[in-house]
Amino acid sequence: MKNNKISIIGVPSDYGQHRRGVDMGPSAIRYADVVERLEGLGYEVLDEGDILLKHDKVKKPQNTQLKNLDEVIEVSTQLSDKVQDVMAKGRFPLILGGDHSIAIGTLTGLGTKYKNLGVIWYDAHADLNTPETSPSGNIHGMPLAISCGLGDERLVNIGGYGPKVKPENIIIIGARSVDPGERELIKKHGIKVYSMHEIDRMGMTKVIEESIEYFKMRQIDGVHLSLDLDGIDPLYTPGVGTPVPGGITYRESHLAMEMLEEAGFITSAEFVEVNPILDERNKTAEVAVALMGSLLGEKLV
Ligand code: 6HN
Ligand code: MN
Ligand code: MN
Ligand code: MN
Repeated sequence: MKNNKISIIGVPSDYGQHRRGVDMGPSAIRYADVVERLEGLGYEVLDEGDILLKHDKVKKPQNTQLKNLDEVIEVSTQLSDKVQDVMAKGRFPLILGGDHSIAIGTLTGLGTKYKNLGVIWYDAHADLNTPETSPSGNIHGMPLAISCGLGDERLVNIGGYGPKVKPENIIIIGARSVDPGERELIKKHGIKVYSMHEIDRMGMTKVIEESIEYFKMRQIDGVHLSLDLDGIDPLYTPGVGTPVPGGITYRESHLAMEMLEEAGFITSAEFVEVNPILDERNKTAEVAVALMGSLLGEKLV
């Protein structure tokens, strides 16, 4: 990576889903020595601390198709501002989740700078639900749709503009649990997906080579990696709220990160859905930090 200054932004939000504990993700990742790991690679690392969430978890009437809507809007707005601050300082934003709804805020911030942003969505899920198609009403299943301008307009227009990304600039890697409505959106909007089927058949090497070529062809001006730890097989990352068996292996994931690093075009990254309460001895946070190492240039020898 060309930028040698990294800013870490913690987003202790669990509002996008119903399991408690994912709000402790940023702490678990810090406990797994993220700062030390990246400093060891020669980066100047600034831990910007956590986004402060003002809302208490008070029980109030819920919009069942958009759970915790107000809270998600507040977190997203704050995170977008923070991402913009970090970019204005010329630093690489590294965001620690929190559930995947935080990507709404990340992409809102990034979209103010990058007008043709490429997005790699490393995930067991497509996160392309709308309130109408969502089986759960959990907003962490919607951030990619929202960022493409699809869904509730209060979310679509966060930051005063939308859409934030073009559907044809998105590559989903690792999908194996896709809802019927999401499948339709993938077809309708030409979103590129390397599901587990393609990863099995082609191998991760070819998947990433093609992805790099695709982004070059699309003349993207930045690439954001949004890595949901449930993209990886739960054997390696058990500490996630919505595990799906049959996922990407530990080594395939490192290979993917190493190849993205070699391509030299990643301009921001987020690691989400680490839930230490569901984890085994902080294994999932440790995998997250190890993958950050590979993404940012760590070599085995
Ligand atoms: N995630 N597709 C399911 C839903 O409720 O919309 C699961 C979403 C999981 C989202 O892991 O970020
Ligand atoms: Mn909480
Ligand atoms: Mn996700
Ligand atoms: Mn997921």
